[in-house]
Amino acid sequence: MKSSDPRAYLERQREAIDQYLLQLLEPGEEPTLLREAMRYSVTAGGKRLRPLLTIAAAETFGLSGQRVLPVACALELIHTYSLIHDDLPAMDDSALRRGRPTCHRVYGEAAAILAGDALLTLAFELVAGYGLREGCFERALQISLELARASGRRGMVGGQLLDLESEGRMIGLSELERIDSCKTGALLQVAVRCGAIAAGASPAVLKALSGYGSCLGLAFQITDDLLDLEGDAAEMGKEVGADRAREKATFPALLGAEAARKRTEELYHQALVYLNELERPAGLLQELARQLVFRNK
Ligand code: GRG
Repeated sequence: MKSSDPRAYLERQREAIDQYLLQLLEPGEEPTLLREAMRYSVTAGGKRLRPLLTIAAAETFGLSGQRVLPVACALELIHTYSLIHDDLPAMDDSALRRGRPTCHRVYGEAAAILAGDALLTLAFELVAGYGLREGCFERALQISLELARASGRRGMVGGQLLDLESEGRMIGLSELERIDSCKTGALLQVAVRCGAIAAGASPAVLKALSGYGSCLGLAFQITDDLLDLEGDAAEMGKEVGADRAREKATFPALLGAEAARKRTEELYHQALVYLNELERPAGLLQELARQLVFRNK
């Protein structure tokens, strides 16, 4: 049941997400190495921001967090796959993620690639299973469509390629915003939309939530850039300073750290303005906006 304390409620939902994911990755007929590589990354201590956004949006429109868990966890699986692939030698070549060796450093490159692939397909299996079980075929189809679009060629995957191509090249603010809105913004935005779609929200609500999600996506990325510049490696559990080393255009690099920080605050407030359009209590989405933007890891 939803409590009047959004933080406590979100904490309980975080535990429910962890539980659901653990059960999902219990031993079955898949190869052991594959399961272990998937489980290693899924249970590595992520903040679960995307599934929480799905749950918060669903709850705001009357659908319980418990019911929407499979859809919420699909978001986390896609996110985890993207991190595993992002860490590979052909991409960021990272040794550490969330304070632990990256998936390919532990299980080898081939198993890490395949674990990412299997997480991506499992996400769509979850959404289809949800639609069949709940008898909400149209909503589940809409969720699949939006998830595929946000994570695919014109969303996260496309954004990742643009990001790789931009390394060592001077790009302007508008190009940087475009890359980041695809690479990280699209999945955050669709996480919110999926929860609202599952709850049967109207097109006007989805439009307002898209505005909220897009502000959060950009603010999240700027915060990520600031953390890479000024954050504490121990707290974040990964190397910092990677952007500068790779000569990547980032918001602090283009605007200066102070102006970048100010921009995150403006985006946070703009996200809250979008929530006012919902004309209903949105404490969970407000709290998540705060957690996403003002985080230290
Ligand atoms: C490889 C297909 C493919 C896509 C990669 C998401 C992404 C695209 C790359 C990740 C690189 C990166 C560090 C981007 C910055 C934003 C981001 C996604 C940070 C990690 O998200 P958090 O903070 O992670 O939600 P946790 O660990 O809490 O789950």
